[in-house]
Amino acid sequence: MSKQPASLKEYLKERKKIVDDALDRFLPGEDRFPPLIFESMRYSVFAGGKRLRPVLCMAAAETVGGDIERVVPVACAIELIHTYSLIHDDLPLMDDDDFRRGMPTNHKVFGEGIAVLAGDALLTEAFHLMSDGEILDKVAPEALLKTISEVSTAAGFYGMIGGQVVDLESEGKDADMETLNYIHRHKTEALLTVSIRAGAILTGASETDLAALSAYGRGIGLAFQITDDILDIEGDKELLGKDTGSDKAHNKVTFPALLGLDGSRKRARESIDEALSNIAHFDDKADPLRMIAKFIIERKS
Ligand code: GRG
Repeated sequence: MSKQPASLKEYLKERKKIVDDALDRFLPGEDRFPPLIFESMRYSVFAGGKRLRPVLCMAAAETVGGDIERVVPVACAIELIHTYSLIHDDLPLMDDDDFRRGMPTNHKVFGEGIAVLAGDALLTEAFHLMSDGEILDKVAPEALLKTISEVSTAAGFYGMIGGQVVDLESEGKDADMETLNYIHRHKTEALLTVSIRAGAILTGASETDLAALSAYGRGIGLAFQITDDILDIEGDKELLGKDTGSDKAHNKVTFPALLGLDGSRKRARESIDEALSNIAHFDDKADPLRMIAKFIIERKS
């Protein structure tokens, strides 16, 4: 299971399949009652995301010599939390987007009420997945509790929600770099970093390794958000699977707005270099994390 794949493309495809198969196993089917909620949840979960967070979770486990099978339920739980945030973010009362992952957004297909409930159900189910079922046979209880606590913090008011609140408050205002840093660190970086930490915590990483992996997470988190901002300006709508120009339409504060496009690209590259230097001491088991770091700024979707 931990053999090194030849290329990033092959690696991501292999890991995405592990995640997709597990998500399909964990999520109830539309044969359960009431079918509409399962249809709506599954619609967004299987709409074709990159699975970056679960892939990072497994890659971190691998880096510290852990078995990736042990972290799959938590990796999938984080993907459910991520999917819930996208469904809610796309709602008319937030970003009001019509396309996501190349398909009409959840509320466009199921209506706003069911979209809200599908997001709520995905968030709730994530905590079920992390605290019951096969995970209990795979990891130490203390490591699991620490992970659940950290995931709650990253997804909640000290993390993703806090970032989204400041993002909403900043719309249409002349926000500064301090505000932009707060937004990206909480809205984007928190869930990415906790994905990495969870993989390492669950497989018994040392505090030193955890600190190095967290610094790597911060580096790729910043580069990921900068790249996202750049793609919203000059990305290909078809490849992205969603409309571009959303940040401008909502008067959002972004890295290109404050640093310019070239300045943003430079900052993203520096951030990836910082991320890579923080994991330089790991052996070749960290190669997937190294490949993913480069993918973050080269991605087109
Ligand atoms: C709780 C409503 C609510 C929002 C929380 C995370 C978030 C804030 C909103 C989601 C929208 C957004 C632009 C977030 C920034 C992070 C980001 C770029 C998400 C997209 O992640 P990808 O590219 O998406 O990994 P896929 O579709 O590949 O999974």
